[in-house]
Amino acid sequence: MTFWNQTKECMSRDEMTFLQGKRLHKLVEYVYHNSGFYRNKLQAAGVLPDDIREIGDIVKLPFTTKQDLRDNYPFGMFSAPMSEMVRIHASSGTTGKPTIVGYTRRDIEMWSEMIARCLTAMGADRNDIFTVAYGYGLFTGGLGMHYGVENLGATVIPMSTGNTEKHIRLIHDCQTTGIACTPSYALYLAETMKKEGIDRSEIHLRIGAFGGEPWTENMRKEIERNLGLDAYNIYGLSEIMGPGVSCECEAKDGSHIWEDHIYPEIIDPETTKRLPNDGTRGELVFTTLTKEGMPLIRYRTHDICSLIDKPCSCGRTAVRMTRILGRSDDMLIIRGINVFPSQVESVILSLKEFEPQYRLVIDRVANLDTMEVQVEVRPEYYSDEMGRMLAIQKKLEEKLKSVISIKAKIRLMEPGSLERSVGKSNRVQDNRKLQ
Ligand code: DLL
Repeated sequence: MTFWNQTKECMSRDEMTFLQGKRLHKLVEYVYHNSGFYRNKLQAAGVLPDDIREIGDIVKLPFTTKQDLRDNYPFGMFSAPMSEMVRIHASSGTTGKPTIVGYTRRDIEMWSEMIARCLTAMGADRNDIFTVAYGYGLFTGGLGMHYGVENLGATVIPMSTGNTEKHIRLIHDCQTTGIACTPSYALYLAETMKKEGIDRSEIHLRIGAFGGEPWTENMRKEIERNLGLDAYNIYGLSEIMGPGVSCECEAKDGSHIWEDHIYPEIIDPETTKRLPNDGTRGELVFTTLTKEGMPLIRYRTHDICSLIDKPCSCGRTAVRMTRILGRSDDMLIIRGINVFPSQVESVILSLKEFEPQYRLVIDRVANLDTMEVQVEVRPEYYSDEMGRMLAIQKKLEEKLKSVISIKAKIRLMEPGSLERSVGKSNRVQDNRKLQ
């Protein structure tokens, strides 16, 4: 078994608990003195840095939510001065405003170390050649994985998204051994390869780091069979860092959370009461113990899973999380991109041609997620004239694309044709089967 840093990855529970307590105290002291947001929050909760002495004291601290990030847009959550920030990433928020995350140089180093730990846990080393097909840009997937692969000492080919044919050519011609992308894209790639007549015996892939969206054991089997590699789960979220918060090891039995840096808790999403790490299902909450740029305390991810604290056969002692079973909010993940129905709604409401009546139908066609927006046209704009309707359709399609970065299929509906809800509105129909 190879480790990136055996001392850190295999420390005893006592050592880990002690380290986490020390780091939590330091973190609370740091944000109390460097973040107006946290000073106010801690004062409102009646907690002072000296009240936090051990990791168990974390329950005294208030939660941080996506709403806090939104309210403090763009830089109000930063704890380090702008002169210390070397990178900014952003992800979609529920409204037009993205969620901004800032990193200091040390944060980036810590992040790429965590990804190097992940890749090593998957069995990768400096002899590997990885194509990274997560989006490069504001999304944390591309650049995050890129720096991690480089830190490992392996070779990175920065593919970004799209360019499937060129990607396949490079996998084939450069004899690449690793790939990092969303699991649905991996399936799409395999299918395209088959269409192009490339047999899996002609390629050298052996490791896949797949994440950014939920996937299943069945998808794992299909990817492994079609691409001839070992498929591993990698999980993360931009607010906390990006990919690499946790990953599977060779045991493929839950994802190790690097809890010397990121402390996990499971809570009941309704009562916010802390739940035990014994497989009880609940909402995942993270505290960044060592981040400088934008540390977060008890950040509610809305991801539903459970934590397993039993020892793993790989020897790593870090707690494991199960696959994400769902979300406690309405966020949808479409081709790895986070979409909130409220974003679509605000686009529809901003255009005079539409009624505020719509439905989103999500599907998976040929292993790629699709989204159809069914929306009612106002009577004064609805007509039999094809040209006029096409123009309206295009207008919505373009505006949506600019807001959610996804090309949705628009289906214009006659006024009054969509079913009205009597109780809780059900505007989303997600036909993707997770099993
Ligand atoms: O998706 C970061 C990432 C990139 C992780 C590449 C792994 C690989 P966000 O765009 O902020 O960040 O989306 C975070 O995506 O809260 C989960 O709901 C979901 N998610 C991410 N990875 C997984 C996974 C990136 N492996 C949100 N399994 C998270 C299930 C995942 N869901």
